[in-house]
Amino acid sequence: TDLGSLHPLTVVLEEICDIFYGLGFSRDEGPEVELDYYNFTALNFPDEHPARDIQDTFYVSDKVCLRTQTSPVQVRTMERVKPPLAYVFPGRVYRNESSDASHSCEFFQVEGLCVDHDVSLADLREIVALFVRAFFGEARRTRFRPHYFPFTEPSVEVDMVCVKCGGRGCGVCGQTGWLEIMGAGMVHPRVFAAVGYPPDAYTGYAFGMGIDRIAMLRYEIDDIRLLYENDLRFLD
Ligand code: 2NL
Repeated sequence: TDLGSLHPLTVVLEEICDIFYGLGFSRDEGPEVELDYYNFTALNFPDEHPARDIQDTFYVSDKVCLRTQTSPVQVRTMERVKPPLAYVFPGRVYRNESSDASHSCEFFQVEGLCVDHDVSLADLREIVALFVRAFFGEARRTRFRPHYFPFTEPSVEVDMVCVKCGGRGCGVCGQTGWLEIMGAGMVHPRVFAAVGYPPDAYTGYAFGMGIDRIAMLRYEIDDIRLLYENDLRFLD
């Protein structure tokens, strides 16, 4: 028949959000055209950070850009809502880069945020492990590697055991046995300061994942551009 259905990215995005609703998270969304204050400054990016360059970010004007991550929505939510809070933030983001099989100038993210008194890295570890087991299967193990983001300290990247080879090493995981699936960390105190939370009162964790690569793993798609070209043979 010619009946329509949900796009693979929509299916994956809603499934991820559903898992977090089950863990007590709410959902919030915000503008795709964003002030550079919310996209960079409030997130502790220094003025001269390379991500702010027009090489990397689409600018609409001096102070307005297409958001490069959904984190600016989290800043807006924190300006409005006092802790305790737990939210997921799904949406489309933009980066000024040339596209190939694994890069697109538009893609989708789901970010998450939990803030309260005494939220810890152990809480982040548990929520990440729960999410990955719920989405990819109960046996799916995860690990944290140290990393750097301006908006979290400490920061980590999260790997899970390769869905293709189970850790033995294959073409999908570049022979490492691991697939990187998200970035995360403890919210930097400067981000709390930017949204007006009292210093030292709260801690929180945040995480962000790209939905496209997860959808590509799930549906065995080898070229990200297929998700955006809307070729009816693919959509079918
Ligand atoms: C990645 C990494 C991440 C966040 C996003 C966040 C937001 C606020 C404060 C602190 Cl308002 N952090 N978001 C934190 C760590 C990682 O995304 O690789 N995403 C695809």
